[in-house]
Amino acid sequence: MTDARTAQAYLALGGNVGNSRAILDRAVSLLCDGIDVKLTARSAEYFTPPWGFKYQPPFINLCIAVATVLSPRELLARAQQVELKLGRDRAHEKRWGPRAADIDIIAYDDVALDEPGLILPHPRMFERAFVLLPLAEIAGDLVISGQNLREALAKLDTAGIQRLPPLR
Ligand code: A4P
Ligand code: MG
Repeated sequence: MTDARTAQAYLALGGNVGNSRAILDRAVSLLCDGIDVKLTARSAEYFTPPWGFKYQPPFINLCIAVATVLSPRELLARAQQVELKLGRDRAHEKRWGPRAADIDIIAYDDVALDEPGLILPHPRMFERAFVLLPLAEIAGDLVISGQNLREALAKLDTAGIQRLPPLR
């Protein structure tokens, strides 16, 4: 049961440096403390070919749904703290290049924002099968920016993406 102050948010996680499945599992635990941020759904993990900058190792990606009392800014700050804790080094990485843990807020209720450092819904989500495939698994009927996720996914190339069985 959610109260009036609780928002529903969707986050996409990815990584391709180190033991990505273990790192992303840790990221979910650190993000979702069960108090300010409660995990309500978690997709499987997906093995995905690199998007954007192609000359890098494949990624592991997943999406989660959370119920949160944090504001969008507070949720972003928490996500960035978790990225840092898990070894992300923004000073030495290139755009769309390799990283241990990348956490994007895909949507936060119906909030539409375009501010320095925070754009909601995430501006590139509809170009990315590595986001829409796991997201559709947990929220296929969701409509974001007027687009149904399943329909948006049907327009994307999902070649090379593999859904992974659970580790345990
Ligand atoms: N920012 C603005 N809006 C948001 C939001 N909704 N959620 C700002 C999170 N951050 C948001 O982020 C740059 C800035 O975006 C942050 O400082 C934050 O304030 P970044 O994580 O450094 O990302 P980036 O590389 O500049 O760009 P972008 O488009 O966010 O890319 P990604 O997703 O971070 O790119 N291929 C596969 N298969 N799987 C992947 O996960 N990831 C990337 C990394 C490239 N290729 C990939 C994958
Ligand atoms: Mg990011």
